[in-house]
Amino acid sequence: MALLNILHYPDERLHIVAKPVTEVDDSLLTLIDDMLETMYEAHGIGLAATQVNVHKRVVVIDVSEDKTGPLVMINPKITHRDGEREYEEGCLSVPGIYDKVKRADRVTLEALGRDGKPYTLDADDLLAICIQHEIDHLDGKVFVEHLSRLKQDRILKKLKKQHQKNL
Ligand code: GNR
Ligand code: NI
Repeated sequence: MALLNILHYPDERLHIVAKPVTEVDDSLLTLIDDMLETMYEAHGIGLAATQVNVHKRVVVIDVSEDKTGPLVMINPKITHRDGEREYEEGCLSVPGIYDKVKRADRVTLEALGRDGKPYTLDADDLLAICIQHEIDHLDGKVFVEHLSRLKQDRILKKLKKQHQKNL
């Protein structure tokens, strides 16, 4: 097991569109396990491969209270969306920034599990939000890009200032 480095917005590699997985082999299983370890260590509820600079369609999620419910989604696809809601989102790739994003309230997902077998999942609440947030990452989109231009400019300024301080 190994911790992976998480890319930080506005790193342009967060905009690369991830490619479908064609084979669930040992190297992919290692990636999945390393992503889970990295997500738990960073206290995130989800992590997309894009965020660790691997441009394959792989997502891990755990929205459980006690962190004992890891979900693995290979080639995830939303086949149905219902309703609309706003939720205050954050992102491990945009530390310290939180804002409301409007998304579907419920989604149906099709994906392959860690065993390479297809499954379907009906999700609501935080899980539905997180699934949409993670699939956005695979499509090269960061949650702040759902916000107004004005808010994005403010966020970029804040991150630059923060970056300067850390030098
Ligand atoms: O840890 C995370 N929390 C979170 C909160 C609200 C909406 C989405 C998320 S996902 C985020 C982890 C992350 O950045 N995944 O890409
Ligand atoms: Ni994120």
